[in-house]
Amino acid sequence: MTAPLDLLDLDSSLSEEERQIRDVVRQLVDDRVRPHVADWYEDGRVPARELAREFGKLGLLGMHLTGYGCAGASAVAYGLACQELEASDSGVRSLVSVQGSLAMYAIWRYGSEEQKQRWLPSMATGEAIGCFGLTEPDHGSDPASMTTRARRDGDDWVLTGGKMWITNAPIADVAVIWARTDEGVRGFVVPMDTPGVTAREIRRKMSLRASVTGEIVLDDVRLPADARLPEAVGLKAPLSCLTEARYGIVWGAVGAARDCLETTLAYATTRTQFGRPLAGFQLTQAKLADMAVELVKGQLLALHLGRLADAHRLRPEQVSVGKLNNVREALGIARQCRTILGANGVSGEYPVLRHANNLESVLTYEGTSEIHQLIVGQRLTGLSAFA
Ligand code: TGC
Ligand code: FAD
Repeated sequence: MTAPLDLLDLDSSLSEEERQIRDVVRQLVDDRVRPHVADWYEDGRVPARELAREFGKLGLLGMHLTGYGCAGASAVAYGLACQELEASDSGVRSLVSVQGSLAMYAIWRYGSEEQKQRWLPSMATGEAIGCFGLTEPDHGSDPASMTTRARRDGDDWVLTGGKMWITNAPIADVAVIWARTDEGVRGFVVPMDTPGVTAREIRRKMSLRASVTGEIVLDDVRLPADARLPEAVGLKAPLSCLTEARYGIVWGAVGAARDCLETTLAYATTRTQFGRPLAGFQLTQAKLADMAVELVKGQLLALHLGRLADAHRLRPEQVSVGKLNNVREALGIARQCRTILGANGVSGEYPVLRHANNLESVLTYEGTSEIHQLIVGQRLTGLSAFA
């Protein structure tokens, strides 16, 4: 943390090891991502495979999981890594979240020993890329209504349906696909080269352009009996994976906000109007102060949730508190920073509007802010207001 923004000296709440992990990730991001990310974003192309291998070398993929080549790091260390990754770009953090917290976690938590041995080591190194197919064209916030079906045919399973807005789908080697069976929702490990599987890239995104997003079509995809995740029973299995990924977003969002604020502080102290730096105007300082307070509150919240996770006491609705607050506030910070940069605020030469545009996706995926309000509301009132 650069000194001026660490108003509460949160750095001192981190262990030496946590600070080291954070610094190593920050260095990697500075060397390998920051010099290129504005171009990736503008071009709508990202060298995701190359990045995955670099992240894999550093142990960032599935870093909070144990065994099978995973680093077994603490939840706080994983969160700090997410913060650094998203300080470069939300799409870069997404690559790591989807790989580690969604695809790998699903296999690690619910897979057979054979599935774990087959996929986790190569996913941890970034040699194999995974994706996680829950959302469908007609079922986003309400995955319980999914229509993708898996039916038995002898010993085999046959999958039919489609998944939409799936991060990494067009480049993935393997997908974790959630489908309805006669017994309820179940998960399947689907190699992307299985006959009947096609993935199409979704183009013209105005957000998360440094991330690959796609649609998956499943046309009578025949899978052997052992393709099913044996321990995944019901919707709570995919929802538990979401809790993992949402936790990473709680930290990631403050990384994006921090980058906006660091950029803006530097800009406001050097840009002069009316004969003085922008930072010298009271109205600018009020904006900077309010944003810095929200940033440090978001970091405190992330750290608190991380400590709860490391004590195995983190509950899903607590993650919703963090996702709701930190993404909403990060988006507010990004938009406010943009105003201080004036016309330069809309330029890709600065990261601020890129972060703001990315955060629009982050606000929507992994449960929209409305869904997280309803999760918190249900906890408060005991009443479900989803339907
Ligand atoms: P509901 O009846 O509430 O729950 C069904 C069962 O699941 C349990 N449960 C959870 N378990 C673990 N973690 C959670 N977060 C859980 N939420 C619920 C629940 O206790 C129950 O268990 P049991 O034993 O009683 O069966 O289910 P519902 O159908 O009413 O849905 C509730 C709702 C709306 C909160 C849920 O559907 C939801 O979260 N919707 C949002 C969907 C979503 O977030 N999709 C994300 C797709 S992945 C993605 O966006 C990746 S983005 C890329 C990136 O991360 O970078
Ligand atoms: P809808 O569910 O149609 O919601 C539209 C609006 O209605 C929202 O404002 C929502 O909050 C509101 N709404 C819905 N229900 C209610 C309610 N009960 N009460 C009040 N308001 C409500 N999904 C995956 O499975 N895997 C991925 O890897 C993945 N990656 C993604 C990457 C990107 C870039 C994006 C943008 C999305 C990705 N998603 C992924 C999909 C994402 O999870 C969904 O977009 C999200 O869950 C919302 O679903 P929806 O877009 O269908 O919106």
